[in-house]
Order: sequence, then structure tokens, then C-alpha cells
Amino acid sequence: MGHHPNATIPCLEQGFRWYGPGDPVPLAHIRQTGATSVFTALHQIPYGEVWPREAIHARLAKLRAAGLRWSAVESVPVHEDIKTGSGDVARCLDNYARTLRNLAAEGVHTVVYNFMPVLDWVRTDMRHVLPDGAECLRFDPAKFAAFEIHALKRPDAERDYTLGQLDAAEAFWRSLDTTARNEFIAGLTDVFPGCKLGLTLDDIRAMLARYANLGDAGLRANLRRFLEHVVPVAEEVGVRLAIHPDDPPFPILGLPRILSTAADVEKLFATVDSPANGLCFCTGSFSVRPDNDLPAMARRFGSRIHAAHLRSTQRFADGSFHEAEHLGGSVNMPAVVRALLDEQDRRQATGRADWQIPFRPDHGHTMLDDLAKPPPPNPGYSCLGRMRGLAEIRGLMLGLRAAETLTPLGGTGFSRA
Ligand code: DNO
Repeated sequence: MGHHPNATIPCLEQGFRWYGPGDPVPLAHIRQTGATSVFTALHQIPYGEVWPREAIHARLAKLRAAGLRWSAVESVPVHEDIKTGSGDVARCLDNYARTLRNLAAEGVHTVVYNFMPVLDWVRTDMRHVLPDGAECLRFDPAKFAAFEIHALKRPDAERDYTLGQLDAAEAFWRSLDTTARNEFIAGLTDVFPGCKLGLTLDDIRAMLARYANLGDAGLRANLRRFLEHVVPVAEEVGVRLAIHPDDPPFPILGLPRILSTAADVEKLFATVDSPANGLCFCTGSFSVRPDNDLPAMARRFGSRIHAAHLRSTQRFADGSFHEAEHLGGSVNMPAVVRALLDEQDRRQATGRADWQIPFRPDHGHTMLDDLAKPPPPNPGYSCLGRMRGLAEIRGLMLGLRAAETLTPLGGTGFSRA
């Protein structure tokens, strides 16, 4: 854990995402943020292929040389064949299981993945300017409607929006000239999933077509098949699988959605009831729905939370939201972090060696000197905003721990016990 005196206070493991050697934020800088570990993946390996042990080993060596642990793989992507249940499902499932075995053999035991169809997370503005001049990611359903209706021309897309949203979509689209329209479209299609895939609109249409008749039940059945195949392997080799929730947590593009609410998480756990079948608790994703009670979910699902993404969002009446400061917005972060620390304490009390829950400040505002740099290839992943988030959450954790040894003074203050 490092040499700082605070290192002896049991906090969540402090992580930072690293996109690999091409990431403009080098490992040396990540180390200086105070993170002790990274969430990283072998992005060079195509979806559906096996991650060879040598490649995993080489990544580990790089991290070790930088003084960092590999606390979670984010992600081992699930191939569209598995999600759609078509194409070469058997090969993709086998390859996934082999990757888990190889990771475990190299000592990497936490694996984040998602089961979102076609696109990973979606935003409509990658550079929304906040009152203080920092930039954040934002989702505006009216803009997304404009994308679906005017750019993608998805049949019946209009049905998924309110009249007000449709009017706003129309006005937005009309306000753009051809260059601005192309930039807007590229902003949506180019950056998924956090790395540039350069999808065209036709690619997306073809990908959507594969889900045409699936529905929620079909996607859930395919998730079940995936879990039934890989969870036993994960159990055998000691891997903890951590599924990432839908982002945003409501249907988009007419696609099925299966992990947006607490009830969805219950269903997921019941599908294959094993501790290896766990959750990446992403407060940012879940917080977009007012019916998700984040601290309650952290408590209820604690034992199956294998990794956490801590960030917050600010919701607006028109259905839009933007990414707030890590301790701002609608998430009661102190209560969430308290719940996760309590979960760790429970694990520690049972003598479990792997009691620590790794988290990373998920996304961050683009701020300070980062504003003058070329926009990061992965929106949301410039360094300084994430460092701010990490520092704030570190302070929160230490504050919560310190408060454990204080007794309240009639509600007006605290004194040492
Ligand atoms: C967004 C991330 C997601 C996440 C994947 C996990 O920034 O939280 O892209 O990594 O959904 O598979």
C-alpha cells in the first residue's frame, strides 16, 4: 500500500483507469495522483479473442515497474455474438473462459465487463461547459433524438420521445450546418467504447439489426448463457466478475436494457447465484434514475460488489443529465462510501485476504491545464479532473474513518472518544 501514514487506514483501494501505452496520461502521472492501482485492459486484442498469458504478463510487468497494481481488468469485452446469441457463440464463450483462466494464472482476479448492446456508454456532448469553465460529459435526450431521427433514420425512433423532446430535437438539428452535423455524428459514433472504433452510421444500423427481434427477455437469456458458461470457470480459478450497469440506465436506440435498476441487479444475481457473479457498482450510471437509491443499493448488494466507479450526475427536468463533481450532484457519496467501507470491514472480519474493494474516480471534468491540451481520445479521461475526484474521495474515506473514533457533542460538533 505505499509508505504514507494514511496507508494503514483501511480505505477502498484507490484506482485510476489507464488505457494502455497509447494513453496520454502516463503511469508515472497516475502514480502521482496517489492511486495505488489501475483499471486497465489489453485494448489491442480484438473482441472475442483469447488474451494470451504473455500479453497479460507484459502488462503486469509495466504496471509493477511503475509501482502500481492491476486491481481490475476493465474490461474483457463481451463479443456481440454472445450478446445477440448469433454467429460463433461457442467459440466466443470458450475464448472468454480461457481469458479468465489466463488472467487468474497471472494473479489478476477482478474482471469488469458489460452487457450493453451495440454501444457502451452514450453521451451527446463531450465538452459541455460548466459555469466555472470546466468541461464535462452530458446527455441530452433531445440531441440523441436528433441523432436517431435525422442522422441514423431509425424507423419509429419518434415513438420513444415526448413531443417536447421531438420539438427540441428538430430545433437542434436545424441549428446545425453540414459541418456541425458531421461533427455531432462523429462525436457519438467515433468514441465507443471509450476507444476510437470509427463506426459509421451503416455499421450501427447493421449492429442494431442483429437485435431486431431479441427484446429484454432474449438479451437476458443470452446473458444467462454467458454466465452459465463463465461463472463456473471464474469460481474454479478465483476470478470475480463485475458487470457494469447500463449507461444511461434506460432504453436507447430501441435496444433491450437489462441492468438499470436494483430489481435488475437482483435478477442478475439470481440467474447464477454465485459470489463470482458480481457487480461493478457504478454510481454515475445508476444515479441517472431517481428511483435508484444508491446507498441502499450499496448496502443490499455489498457482498457482490467487486469493483466500484465513483462519480455523480446532475439530473434535469427535461431528461438531460451531466456529470457532476464527484462529491456533488445527486449521489449521496458519503453514504455510499460508508456502505462500501462497512462491507470491507465485514470481509476483513471473516479473515478474507481479498477484502479490499477497488474503486476508481470514473470520468472527471476537463479542467485547469488539461483544457489547453488536445481533447483526450477517451472523453472523460483527462488527468486533472479525475485526480480531483480521487483526492476528494480519499479525503472522504479518511474523514469517515476518523469520525469512527469521534463521539458527537450534542449535535453541534465532535470530540475524540
Ligand atoms: C465509461 C466506462 C465504461 C465501462 C464499461 C465496462 O467510461 O465506465 O466504458 O468501462 O462499460 O465494460
